[in-house]
Amino acid sequence: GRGGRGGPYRVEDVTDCLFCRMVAGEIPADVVHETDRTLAFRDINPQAPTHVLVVPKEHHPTVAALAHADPDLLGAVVRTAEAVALQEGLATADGVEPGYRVVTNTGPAAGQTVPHVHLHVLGGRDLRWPPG
Ligand code: DGP
Repeated sequence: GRGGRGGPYRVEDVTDCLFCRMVAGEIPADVVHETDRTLAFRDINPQAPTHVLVVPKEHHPTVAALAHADPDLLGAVVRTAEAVALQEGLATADGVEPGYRVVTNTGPAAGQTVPHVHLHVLGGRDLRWPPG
């Protein structure tokens, strides 16, 4: 994993982390955008015409943990989500048409299955509210 020791997470979370392995290039990813600190790749089980996951390269378990540990990195993750939306035609530099959704599931009741924070960027169809 990329997290190293002493971070705001347990080392055992990192060694087995799917998204750390994708960041490390050990598992293939359909990458759509990359920065020095973030990676965006298509979800393996897309729920909309655009369904991209945005992760910090460093391991943090949840969005709240990331906000506490490194607010600048959280900002970088959100800016990468915006870049994906622009790239996918879901928004423009001066507008939010047609629009998109950013979701981050936290914990089992919300359906978080990978304990490495990820923003789902969803769009390309009308999205219902409330979500399931
Ligand atoms: P969540 O359930 O919110 O933790 O989202 C995890 C997402 O990760 C889920 O939408 C499916 C996706 N996913 C799981 N395994 C893989 C994989 O190996 N590759 C890719 N690209 N996505 C994956």
